[in-house]
Amino acid sequence: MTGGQFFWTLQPARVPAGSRVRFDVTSIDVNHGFGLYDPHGHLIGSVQAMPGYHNQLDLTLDEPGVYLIRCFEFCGLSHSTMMSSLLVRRR
Ligand SMILES: [Cu+2]
Repeated sequence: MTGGQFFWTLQPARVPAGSRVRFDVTSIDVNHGFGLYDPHGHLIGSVQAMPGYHNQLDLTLDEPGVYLIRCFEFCGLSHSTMMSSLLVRRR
């Protein structure tokens, strides 16, 4: 999971439901905040995305659907557009 002004890249972008996922989170420029929402719009985890560091967040993603990723740290003019998503697909 890599953050940059003003995007997220994630690899892989889809996982099977029930997966135990370790998000390895970093940044290529300034500090960002990685926030993950479940398909109902509830925040289920967040961690700082910092240049030069890899922060980890472990989550089990049981429910299939689209999980939105948003930036939690004001990182510049287009901060509010800094979104991506992770697809949790049905087994
Ligand atoms: Cu931001």
